Amino acid sequence: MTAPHAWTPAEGSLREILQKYPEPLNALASGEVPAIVLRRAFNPDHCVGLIERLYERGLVYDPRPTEDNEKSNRPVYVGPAFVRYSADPDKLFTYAADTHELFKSLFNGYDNPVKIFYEMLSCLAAPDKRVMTAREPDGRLYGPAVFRAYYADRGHGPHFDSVPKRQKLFNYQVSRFEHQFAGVMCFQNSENKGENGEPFLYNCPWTPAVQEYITAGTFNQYVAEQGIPRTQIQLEPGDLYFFFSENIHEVPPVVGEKPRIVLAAFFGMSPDDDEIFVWS
Ligand SMILES: O=C(O)CCC(=O)C(=O)O
Ligand SMILES: [Fe+2]
Repeated sequence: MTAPHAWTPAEGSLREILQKYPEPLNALASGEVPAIVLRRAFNPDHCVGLIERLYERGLVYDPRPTEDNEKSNRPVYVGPAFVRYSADPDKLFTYAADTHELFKSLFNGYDNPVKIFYEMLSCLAAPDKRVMTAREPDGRLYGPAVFRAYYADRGHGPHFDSVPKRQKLFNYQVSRFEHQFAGVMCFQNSENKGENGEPFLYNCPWTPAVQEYITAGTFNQYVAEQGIPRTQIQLEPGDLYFFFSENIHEVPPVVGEKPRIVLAAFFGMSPDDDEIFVWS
């Protein structure tokens, strides 16, 4: 067993981060750095106001009383989750169009967190690349980003996200990228932080061999035995982090009454592609 070496997220101003990692997305993809954390990228007071609005409009709610949700540990979503709708492109792109419409006015009176997400990503991307919502050649747009509310017991076990490597959906444009990443902006933390409700990132890209441990439920043992470095990303409302979603990561289930609420999106990048596609 080898002792894990430090694997520490990059934090600081954009300028400091770019000084240390001139190509931040490549540094994420290579495992050089686990995450880029931008503190207070969004105004925390606006997080509070927007969460109130999400509840007032019934977009976010406590899902626990309904039977259907009891069986799942999924968060409540505002916006499409590609993997949930990918079997039904009409549904996916209709929901995406509705979400674009919703987001046109949802943030009125506040800063637009989706716009800030894209702007921050543009600052981290190579100057010759354009960051945009993913689209099909016929113009259909994917979801721009998604709110996720994690009530008690909701989280994500160890997994990775890659449309080409996991879903293998090559009929979708978002499968064309060499590397897939995710960005998450914290809007609200659950009350019992620590091991719960905050993401762990592992310096461990997905492979079929790693999948065997995940499937067997022995991934954590494997990590300990191999001395694989991991890091937990602790966020406050308004903080935004980006990571390589092809590394195994997890969000231990939330404990307590207060849900964790985030705004998230995936994005794809290839060295030889001048577009970076963002989708939810
Ligand atoms: O909520 C998070 O911090 C990470 C969730 C996740 O698994 C993802 O966005 O890919
Ligand atoms: Fe994920």
